[in-house]
Amino acid sequence: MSERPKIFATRGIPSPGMDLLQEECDVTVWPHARIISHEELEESVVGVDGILCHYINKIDDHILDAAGPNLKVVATFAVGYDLIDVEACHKRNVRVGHTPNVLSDSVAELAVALILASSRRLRQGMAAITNGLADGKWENGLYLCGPETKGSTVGIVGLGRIGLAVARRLKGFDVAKFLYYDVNEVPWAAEVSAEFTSFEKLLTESDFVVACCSSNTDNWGLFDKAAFKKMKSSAVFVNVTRGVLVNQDDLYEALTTGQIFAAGLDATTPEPISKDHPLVKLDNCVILPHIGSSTTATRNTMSIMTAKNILAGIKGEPLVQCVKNNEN
Ligand code: 8YV
Repeated sequence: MSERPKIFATRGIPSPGMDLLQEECDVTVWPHARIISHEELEESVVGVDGILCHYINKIDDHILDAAGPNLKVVATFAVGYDLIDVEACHKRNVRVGHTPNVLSDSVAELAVALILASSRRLRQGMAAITNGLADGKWENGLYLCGPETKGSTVGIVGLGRIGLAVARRLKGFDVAKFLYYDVNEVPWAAEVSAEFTSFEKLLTESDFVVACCSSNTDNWGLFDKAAFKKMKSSAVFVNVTRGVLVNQDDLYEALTTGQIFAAGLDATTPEPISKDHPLVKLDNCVILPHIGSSTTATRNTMSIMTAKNILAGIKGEPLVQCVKNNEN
């Protein structure tokens, strides 16, 4: 009997994908709730045919060397592959799969949720209830006002699949104007009448600044002291991509000195962020544990795509979604 391919998964994935994978492969899943360390990952991948990783795992030469010559595919349960050294994989003929498109709508939905939660001050409103407003603590004047999306200018940094999905949704909120900043002008901007602009103009003119771009070393720390200083004092900043885009000390200063009104973050550095982090204590900052793609339907679809990427990779067939090698 020929041996079944061996897969190491840094975390589980929903059963539609996991079941598919287990029909053909022996899958070992990192058994602990905590995130696997780089050293532990090195030890776990020895001799495997495929690695199923998550956006938070770094896949570099050390991991690839540890895995050895059987390794054919690395598939991440994510669209973003910023921690995967794709060149190093390709040098070893290891293909890299990811999950684009299928999560754009759920991430965009969460971006809208963060825009609303931080502008409409849901955190303070909920705290007011749990702190006992109904127990005679109602104060006249507790209106918890904030900026409104209707008639606003929304600046989208990165008008890719997710950025476009955010703009499509916000059109329904009667936003007056969309600005976008990206490496290049994109033709699909016309669908939402978004105007291509400089980063500076986007910052100074937007009521809502939404980071949707993928992360690469060029944009680490893009949102820093200088950027927050350019924003309106009534501006709301939302990040649904990667925490490294933001200098969190500068964001803290911006939020505590009235440089900007509020922030909504689905991505932080590190992840998960400590409950003792200064940003977590601010009531004008809504922080979520990176749940942009966390709808049942999206996660199930991602799991199937990830499993199919692995299965294709170990058979030497084209991946469903392959990173940067012109397969699709
Ligand atoms: C993760 C993400 O996939 O797709 C990405 O790049 O960051 C997320 O959707 C998700 O959190 C599961 O790890």
